[in-house]
Amino acid sequence: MSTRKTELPNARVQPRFGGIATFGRYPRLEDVKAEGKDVDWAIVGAPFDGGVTFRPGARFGPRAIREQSQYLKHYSLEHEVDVPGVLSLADAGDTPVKPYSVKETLDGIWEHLSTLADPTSKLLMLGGDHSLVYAGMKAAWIRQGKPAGGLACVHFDSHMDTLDSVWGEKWNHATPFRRLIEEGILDPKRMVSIGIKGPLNTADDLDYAKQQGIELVTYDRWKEEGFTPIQFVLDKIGSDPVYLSYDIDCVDPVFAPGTGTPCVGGFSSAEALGLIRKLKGINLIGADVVEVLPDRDVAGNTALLAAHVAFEILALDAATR
Ligand SMILES: [Mn+2]
Repeated sequence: MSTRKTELPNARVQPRFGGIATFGRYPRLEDVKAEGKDVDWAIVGAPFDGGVTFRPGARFGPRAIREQSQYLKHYSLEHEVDVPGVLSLADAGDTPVKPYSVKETLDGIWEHLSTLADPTSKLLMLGGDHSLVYAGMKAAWIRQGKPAGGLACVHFDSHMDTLDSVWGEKWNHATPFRRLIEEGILDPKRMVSIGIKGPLNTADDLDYAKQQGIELVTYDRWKEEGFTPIQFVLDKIGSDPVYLSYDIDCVDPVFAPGTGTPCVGGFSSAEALGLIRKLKGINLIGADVVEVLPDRDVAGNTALLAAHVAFEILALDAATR
């Protein structure tokens, strides 16, 4: 009898290029629950891109990430942990969406996610565009018992996503963190935004984030100061619950071209993965990986990177067990 938390198909029996393409070849949530097992993390797709300000197509992100995740191995060399060996992982399929309505989609998703899997399960959402973080973080906050003061957040992105509205619309991928702050779900004083870079539409874009106390670690600041300003926020957070939101456009489009609002300059793939690994020790309670746009993804490399980002996020939890 195996003591592994997640049973994976033997790649020498069922090759990685065959079978149903669940994330990481992890079992389906229905099958795990049918066996009466608990789930530590459910991976769930959110195929929605109705909130984009530029190029659409991220609705196909979850499928592309699942496809590229077939080649994910399971032992983390850096953390020295077999991730699906110590975590019970399951693919929970996709959320419901209402493709013509951003707000109805987001409300449907947070309701769906707030009761998905076991009450103690944590959720990793694959987007879709970044408007989805509103639903993902709201569901995580509800699942945590709506902690007063809101959740702490580690945010990787080229953009701050704290505008008030775009074209008169409050619900889109440039505004989600503002909505979360307004609803008391996100505590901006325990939020760090990593990888921000210009050019911006106006200098005003910075004002709200700065006024709210979000720590902005631009790409250039990270180059100069390294992990120190990030650690400053992690020290403030301590052992409080943290939500991690990962917009793949923080990575240089040389490495991650398949995204809807590409921003030149930024992290290499290796820098991006290394930064996530340095977060080991945070009390991670939910996460998302968003903005993969397969139709602009030259060789599937953006989706492949997103699959590895997701794995490194899971590894953070595995490494602390
Ligand atoms: Mn974003």
